[in-house]
Amino acid sequence: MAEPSPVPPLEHAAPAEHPASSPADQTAPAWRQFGITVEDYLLPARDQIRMVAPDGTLLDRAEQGTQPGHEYPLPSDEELLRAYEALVVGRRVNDQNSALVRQGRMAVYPSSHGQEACQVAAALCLGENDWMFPTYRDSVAVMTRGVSPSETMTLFRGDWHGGYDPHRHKVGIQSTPLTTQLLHAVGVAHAAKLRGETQVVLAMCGDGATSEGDFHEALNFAAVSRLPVIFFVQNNQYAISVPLKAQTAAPSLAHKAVGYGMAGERVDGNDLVALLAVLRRAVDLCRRGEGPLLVEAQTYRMQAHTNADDATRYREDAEVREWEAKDPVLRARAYLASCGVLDDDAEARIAQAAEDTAARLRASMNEESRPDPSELFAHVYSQKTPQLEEQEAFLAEELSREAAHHAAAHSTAAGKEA
Ligand SMILES: Cc1ncc(C[n+]2csc(CCOP(=O)(O)OP(=O)(O)O)c2C)c(N)n1
Ligand SMILES: [Mg+2]
Repeated sequence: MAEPSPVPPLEHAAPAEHPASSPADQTAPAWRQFGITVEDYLLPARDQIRMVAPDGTLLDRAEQGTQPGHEYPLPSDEELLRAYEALVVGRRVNDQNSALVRQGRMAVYPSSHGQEACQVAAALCLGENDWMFPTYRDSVAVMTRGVSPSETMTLFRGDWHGGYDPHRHKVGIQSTPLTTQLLHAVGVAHAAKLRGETQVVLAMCGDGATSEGDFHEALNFAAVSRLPVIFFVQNNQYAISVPLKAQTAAPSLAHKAVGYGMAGERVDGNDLVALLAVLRRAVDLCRRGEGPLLVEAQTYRMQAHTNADDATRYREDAEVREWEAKDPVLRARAYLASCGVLDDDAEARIAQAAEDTAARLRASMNEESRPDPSELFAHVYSQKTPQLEEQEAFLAEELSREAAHHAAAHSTAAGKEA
């Protein structure tokens, strides 16, 4: 029998537009700035980055999880106070919406109760011309970016449109099909780069979404094309009833970045201070052309997936209680009060702002909306298909028959009264 021929060595041709060095050489500056050593080969720092402990005390630099020399600067007092206000308003809106759903004024609401620090930091790290691509759970981030609460909630009320103009606010429509928004984000970043613009794009997704094919395609394309995208993964430990351990065998979601040749970092997703610091640095690096990057925020979905879910069927109460002790709002409040940034007056003003926002939201959700049924057909295709035309005519006929029936009933009743 003939000897098997030796397997020829694989030949890797360098992509035409890149120098023939290894990907490691090309991205090394990003690792150094992002707290990742070359020795670790793009791996995230060994621990999650945390700057404030759950009880509100500021950690020593050596305890913050960074490699020596890669520490994150503390955000300014003004920035922290602004973020804290958005955090308190975000918590109030989350809880208001859950009540509105129970009252039948909203159809569905995926609450980010417990994840508000991630929401606020995602919006506040971006510049005016940057773009954000949120998921269905990121309403508080959308609001913090400047979309009015009632416009943000239009989608969840059950309207056919998203409620706000994505171009005006530079916020994509909140995406329900998992992970499709990452591809849109990468497309926008690609276009910006081709035009020579310096926009940064924040692409948001959950832990479950990292198992989708679109996640791979978005990260790979962004890394190969060196696009200014931050993939911001909120790991809230669950994808509906699927816990993280059944979702991935990776050591962390930030480790997924390595395979694409990009740097990743893990951050305590209930620590507002650390989130602002890490995301700000990520935005700066991307702006300087050292993206893409991945940031995994480790947090917890405190409530059910949506009002249609019963979380007690798949997780223990003790686990929820454990995370309650790490609450992002209480932690930020304790820290800011201890360092004198937040006093009683500021606290009272912020509590009032949150109540006012909730009251405006209640008022707008309690208004009866009267959508025109024919709008259902208006924006599906630029040219309607014959089937759509047929359905539209069918509905129009049905509605006019109904209107005639009501008018007749009304005039009979009026005749009897007279
Ligand atoms: C393409 C696609 N597949 C499945 C679903 C159904 N689905 C809705 S939410 C969800 C879980 C997502 O979990 P995760 O990404 O962790 O986000 P979270 O809800 O925890 O914020 C699934 C599977 C969907 N919306 N889209
Ligand atoms: Mg999740």
